[in-house]
Amino acid sequence: MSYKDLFITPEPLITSTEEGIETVAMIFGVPFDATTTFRPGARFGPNAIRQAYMNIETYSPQLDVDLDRLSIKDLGNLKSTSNVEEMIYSVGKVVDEIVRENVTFGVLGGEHSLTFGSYLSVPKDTALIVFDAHLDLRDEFSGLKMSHATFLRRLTDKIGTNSTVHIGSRAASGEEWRIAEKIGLFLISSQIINTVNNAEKLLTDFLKDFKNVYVSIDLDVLDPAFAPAVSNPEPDGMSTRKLFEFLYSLRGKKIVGFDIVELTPLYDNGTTAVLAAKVMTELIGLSYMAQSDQKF
Ligand SMILES: [Mn+2]
Repeated sequence: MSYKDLFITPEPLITSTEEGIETVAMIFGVPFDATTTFRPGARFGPNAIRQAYMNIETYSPQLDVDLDRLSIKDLGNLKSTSNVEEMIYSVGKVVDEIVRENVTFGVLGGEHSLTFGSYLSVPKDTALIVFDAHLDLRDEFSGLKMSHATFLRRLTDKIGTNSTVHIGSRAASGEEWRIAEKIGLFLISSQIINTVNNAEKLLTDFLKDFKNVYVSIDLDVLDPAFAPAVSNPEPDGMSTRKLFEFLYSLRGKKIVGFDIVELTPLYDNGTTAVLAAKVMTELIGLSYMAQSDQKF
């Protein structure tokens, strides 16, 4: 190792100190927010999450996994474009390549529309778990058929609803709620979470026939008190603790991939980025645990 490698960090990439061990996850950023409808800046999300990640503990006491001892490969950021179709196409191609290598991928957003590209590139038997305050089921928004407010409508148009569960829903138009019911989208809404004792059980029940999962986390699923720096903040959301309880309930599932979207660092005092980084840490930890279970 040279002093260049030793003393210089190629920021903003996440660096992995362990060499010669199997890669547990590949990460890439999507600095894209061209269809944003309210507060811009999600394009700055990926590097903010990386910077936060470099400054939090890598050991998870809940999972007893230390990411510092694993190899995470950060591929960098997707090349800049303001064309949503082009972004989705590129995300899909990159995810497809990583999936072929049988490595877990993590996409750092960027806005939620990227999930359309990434989810369509995972194996067909993979459940989609969407954490989001919004249903994103509009047919169009501000003249766009494909945007961060319509992506789930486009996705369910294409693949139906059998594999999808939506968690934390609390903000949508009357029409979107009706569409959700009509197409049979399984919702663990904010209202349900607030009234049942153990909403995680609803998730594990839904997932009982799925071995593979894809986790999409729109940070606005959290109450703005916990995650203020998002594009469309929505009051009365879940606590950080609740989100982690949902995530820990995925123990044993193969996490094919995940995304963390809608962070707008311009509105952050740093805490939302740290939360996003912690979510990434735990998802990679869970993914590693499922991978090592398979080997031994
Ligand atoms: Mn949202």
